[in-house]
Amino acid sequence: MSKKIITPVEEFRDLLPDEYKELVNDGPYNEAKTVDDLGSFKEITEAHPHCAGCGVALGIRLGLASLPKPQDTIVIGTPGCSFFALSQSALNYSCTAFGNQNSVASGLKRMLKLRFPQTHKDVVVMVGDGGVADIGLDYTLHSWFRGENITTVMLDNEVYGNTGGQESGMTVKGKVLNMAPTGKKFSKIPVFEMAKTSGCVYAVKVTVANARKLGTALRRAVLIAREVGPTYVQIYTPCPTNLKFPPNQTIAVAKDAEKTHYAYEEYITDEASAYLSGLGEVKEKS
Ligand SMILES: Cc1ncc(C[n+]2csc(CCOP(=O)(O)OP(=O)(O)O)c2C)c(N)n1
Ligand code: SF4
Repeated sequence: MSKKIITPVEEFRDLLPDEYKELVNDGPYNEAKTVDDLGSFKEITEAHPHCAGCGVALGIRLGLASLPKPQDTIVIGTPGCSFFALSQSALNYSCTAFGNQNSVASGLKRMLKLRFPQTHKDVVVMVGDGGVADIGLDYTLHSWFRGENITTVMLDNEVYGNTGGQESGMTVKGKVLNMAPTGKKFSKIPVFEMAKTSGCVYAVKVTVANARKLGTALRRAVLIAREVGPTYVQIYTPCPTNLKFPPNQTIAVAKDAEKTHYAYEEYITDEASAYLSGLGEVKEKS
């Protein structure tokens, strides 16, 4: 967010909720912030409509607080619970038809490179696991094969949260959900592994319980995507409503997942690593 890009129309200024005015006037993005600064600014309005304890909202807050240059970033979304937080941030945001996010992001990035050849304009896809692993999987993979300079973030709550609890390709095998009453019949789709073999030059798997690592991963993914190639961050963002745990247990559930199927993993190519070093970003130990 930057005062330069968010300018409420004068005639409607009085109609804006106070909280939104605060987001615009005193927002976090006029200087570089990290997740260490959380609490000193708002990333999204407090009045966002997510359920209490929503892991997706938390993943988005941490992600938005870690963008290297928010005023020059556009976030691309798609239907799903993530939409509700992203549309209540003060970032440039565009929502696509379900699953089309990486195609729209590819076109926008190419256009922005032509229109602003001297400035990095970061294009970051931020969508749910259904958006990436199911309906948008072909578009996602092809954007990676083509080597598009975009970052893809999967907010993996392991369910279709927004439509009441259908299984997604990322749901764990055997999980019973509102609309998968006999349990899911196959394993999680290995999107992280696919990212590594499909052209991504940097990929991280992380949970919302690990805020610093999440923030570092997102920042690096966006920086690397500028010059080197596609990047991918897969964040475990558990959904208390559909995975049916108490909303005050989100971090505990994410920590537990780190011990089972969501251990931190980082993949980086030599080229991407050299690029980071050139920027003065030292690779962290896992
Ligand atoms: C083409 C199309 N098919 C289906 C839908 C209905 N729909 C909206 S959100 C959604 C599920 C989203 O699940 P996910 O991507 O996992 O995100 P979450 O809501 O869990 O964050 C579906 C099926 C739609 N909007 N468009
Ligand atoms: S249904 Fe789940 S993912 Fe959606 S807002 Fe509620 S807690 Fe978040």
